[in-house]
Amino acid sequence: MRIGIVCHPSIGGSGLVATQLGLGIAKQGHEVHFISRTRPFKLLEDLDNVHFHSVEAIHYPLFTDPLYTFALTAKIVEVAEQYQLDVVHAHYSIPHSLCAYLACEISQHKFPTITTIHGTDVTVIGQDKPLYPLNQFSINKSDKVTTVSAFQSEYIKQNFEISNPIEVIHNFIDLAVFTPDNASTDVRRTLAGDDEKIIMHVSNFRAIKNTQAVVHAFNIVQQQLDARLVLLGSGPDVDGLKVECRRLGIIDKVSFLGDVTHVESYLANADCVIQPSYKESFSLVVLEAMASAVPTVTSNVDGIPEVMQDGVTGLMTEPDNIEQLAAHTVTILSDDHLQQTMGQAGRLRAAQLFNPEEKIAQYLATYSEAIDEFSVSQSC
Ligand code: GMT
Repeated sequence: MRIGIVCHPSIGGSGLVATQLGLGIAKQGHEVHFISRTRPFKLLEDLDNVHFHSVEAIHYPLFTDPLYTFALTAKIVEVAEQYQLDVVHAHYSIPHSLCAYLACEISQHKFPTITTIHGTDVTVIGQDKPLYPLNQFSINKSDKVTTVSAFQSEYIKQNFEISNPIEVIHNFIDLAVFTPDNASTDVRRTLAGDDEKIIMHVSNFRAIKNTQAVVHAFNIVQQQLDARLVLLGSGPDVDGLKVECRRLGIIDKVSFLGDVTHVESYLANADCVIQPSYKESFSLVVLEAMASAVPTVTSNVDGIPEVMQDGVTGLMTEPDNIEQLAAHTVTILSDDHLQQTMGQAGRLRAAQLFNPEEKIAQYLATYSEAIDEFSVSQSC
């Protein structure tokens, strides 16, 4: 198959899943065309059958913005016609789903479109009043719709009028990349002293990630055991967190590492990962921690219970229950046997339920079905 993949290039779960999927498909011999503003941040391998097409912004004095959706639609048309794409897969519905639909309408070469809904494209910005009808329209125009958790599928059905079936294809993890073998004494020593536990949090530091709870829970934990908090990622809430850490007098125990390309080399050195999000369709970070054999303390919202198993791979509570988030973290960190058992259970669960071969096969089957059905109907 010749497959177009449209995704956001910046650090984040949807672009990461799109990239891992595209590379996995290419390794099976299919031709993959990534279409994005810049090269997706994890598209690090060069394979002969993987192509990247950058969307050039449209600059013209009349326009005050670069007309990204126009530019993207034009690029999908160009790539579809030039490479005779069999299917275009839009990751994150806004604006990709609508651009893929318009491209098919405009292109001389017709193709079916697949939309994968990742989370905030329907739960946050997708709920924005002016965008809502566009989002609903474009999802309905997709030949196939998939999403990353059963929670998310239910959410879409309850909040949008979607006539298509919504297929659940959970995200997946490469256990060779996210492995406890990445643990390194050298890296660990750059993060903490030998007697200190490492608590880690990874996110884009937005309101829904509830990072104030991370810091407040850590404040309680560090009064009971020697620990450091290591924060990976960047976003609008970082500056406020630094202020809060200073106010609490814990700034010297908190490291703000910013964005890192190889999160796997940090995660394996954590003793516990804490993710108390208010919203989370899936939580790739929780899966990455599990694969790295690191126990997680999480909120009990949305798709998270489909990923981690409370009491087995980690411990859960309500996002705003700071005392409980801290108590769970202390429970894990003060019992080496429990920490190890939960870590191993997480890796086993990741291997059993979130296996790349199976999920990639599911996507390929969805593409084949879309192509077959499309060739019968021959309409966008
Ligand atoms: O979490 C974010 O804000 C980023 C967002 C994205 O599009 O990159 O993540 C969403 O997609 C990920 C991959 O499918 C999921 O693991 C995240 O749970 C989901 N985020 C939310 O639903 C908030």
